Amino acid sequence: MAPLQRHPIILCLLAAALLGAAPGARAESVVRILTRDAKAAPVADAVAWLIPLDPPAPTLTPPTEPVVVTQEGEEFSPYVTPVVVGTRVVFTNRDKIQHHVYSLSKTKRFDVPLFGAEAKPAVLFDQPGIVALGCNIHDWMASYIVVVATPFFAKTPADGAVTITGLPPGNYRLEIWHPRLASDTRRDLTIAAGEAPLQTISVVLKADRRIPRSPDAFGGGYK
Ligand SMILES: [Cu+2]
Repeated sequence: MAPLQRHPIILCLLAAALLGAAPGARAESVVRILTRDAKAAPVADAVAWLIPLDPPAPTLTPPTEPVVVTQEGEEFSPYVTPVVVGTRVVFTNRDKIQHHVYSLSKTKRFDVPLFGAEAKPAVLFDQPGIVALGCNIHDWMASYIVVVATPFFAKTPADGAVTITGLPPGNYRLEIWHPRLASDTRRDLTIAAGEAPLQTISVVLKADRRIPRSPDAFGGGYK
């Protein structure tokens, strides 16, 4: 076999691949998104996603292992879970009492009857949309699976800010969802290579009408 050094073109390609700059690779963009409510306070637990508007449609790669939503302290955790279409979610009960999980949503209607510590089969989320979850034993338990048909999504932490990376430059629709959202937050963006201008999204939120958590969850109960 001929030594590599006799083939400068092969060496050049190898070097480019090692540097992550293969010939023909498209530059990628970064978008930072900041969510603010009507009082300019950061909005946590909002999901932001970018749908590419130009062909080709992005490849969706659900995780090979199921995403875990736990039931602990008589609450679901996380409260909001964004996933890509095709993701399986497994519900894990860490309490000493039994829980149930159900959804009546159009996106995914399902029911996991009462269960304890035993493992239950994962639930497949195979179409985009919002899936509200509940437990029919504990009315205050609420959680949401946000199923998106794009690899470009993130959930806001307490500071309301997320960064979405790896975007091919092009045209996108930015959407934001929150359990209490009362405003249309969709906007179209054209994103160039590199870091796009900060997208500040003002959202109108309905009042938080969640039923107070279980007395046990506060560590002692009502007196
Ligand atoms: Cu429960």
